[in-house]
Amino acid sequence: MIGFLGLGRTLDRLKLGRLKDGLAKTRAQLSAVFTGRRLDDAWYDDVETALLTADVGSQATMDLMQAVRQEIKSRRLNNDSSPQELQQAVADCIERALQPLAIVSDQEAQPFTTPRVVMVAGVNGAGKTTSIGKLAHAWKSEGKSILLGAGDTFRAAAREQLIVWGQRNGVDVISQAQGDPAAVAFDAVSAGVARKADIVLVDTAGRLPTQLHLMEELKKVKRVMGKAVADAPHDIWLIIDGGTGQNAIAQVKAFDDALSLTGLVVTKLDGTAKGGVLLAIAKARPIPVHYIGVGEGIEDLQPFDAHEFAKALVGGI
Ligand SMILES: Nc1nc2c(ncn2[C@@H]2O[C@H](COP(=O)(O)OP(=O)(O)O)[C@@H](O)[C@H]2O)c(=O)[nH]1
Ligand SMILES: [Mg+2]
Repeated sequence: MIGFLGLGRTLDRLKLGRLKDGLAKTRAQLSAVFTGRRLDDAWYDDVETALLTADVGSQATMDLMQAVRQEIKSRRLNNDSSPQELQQAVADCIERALQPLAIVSDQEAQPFTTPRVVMVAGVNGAGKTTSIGKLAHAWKSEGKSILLGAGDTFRAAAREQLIVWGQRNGVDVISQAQGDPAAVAFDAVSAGVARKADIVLVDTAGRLPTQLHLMEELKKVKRVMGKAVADAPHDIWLIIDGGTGQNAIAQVKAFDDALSLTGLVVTKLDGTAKGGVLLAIAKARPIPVHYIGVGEGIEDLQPFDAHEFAKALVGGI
């Protein structure tokens, strides 16, 4: 019994700057809507357009617009209201809509028996291996012993990349030159037991989710881990590239249907991502976002915070 996975969830104000920078374009578009405007239909249309352009998606935008209308009414805002008051009303609606992603599940909040096995899935290039490197760093800094499993056996480069992250963190990586993914995963979890690791992070392959083949493979990987440790994997996290746009929804649904996800990590929010896709996910399949990626470096990982995220998207306080 050694504490819970959420321990690394302290907000780093410096790194929040990277999120703010990353979402600056979206924020500029949204906040432009608030200055010197009358609260008429054209104003609501512009808010709606700004949300749609920010990747929020039509369903979530419809819900949000309804919430914004209600909020404006209940705050009795009118043509004399300041741009800041309007901006704050919209920011609060967005924060509320993001809340389902900020929920920490009971399972995650409980002290856990070791080894805790975290399976990491996602399409190629989403940021799985990089996120594993960052997570290993965060958890190791808290004094946990970590073991990594190189389950992306389809590409030699993927294995090598994980080994490099292992060296960077001073943690061992279980890999096989020609192993099948399930065999590597089984080995990694078994090694976790033998070495008394606190957390085993298992990387997986990520070809497109539309290929049934990949999902069947991942299901097998999941099943086999349970043979090494009962209940493993305890966590199944999907890594999503925040710049993917609406396709992220299809990814979340496909992986969740196949694996029953327990959490998400949304990466690359420091770059060209518009950020609104989190609202679309909150509407379509509200799976908790445990962390966000804000860069390629080892410390560029932040816990998800609905308030800070809404602020980065819209501005306001
Ligand atoms: N800017 C930025 N780049 C990232 C982030 N996370 C991952 N990357 C980059 O995205 C690329 C793909 O990442 P990788 O971990 O190899 O993806 P994988 O195929 O899912 O394992 C690499 O070049 C990473 O450095 C992030 O949060 N921000
Ligand atoms: Mg990889």
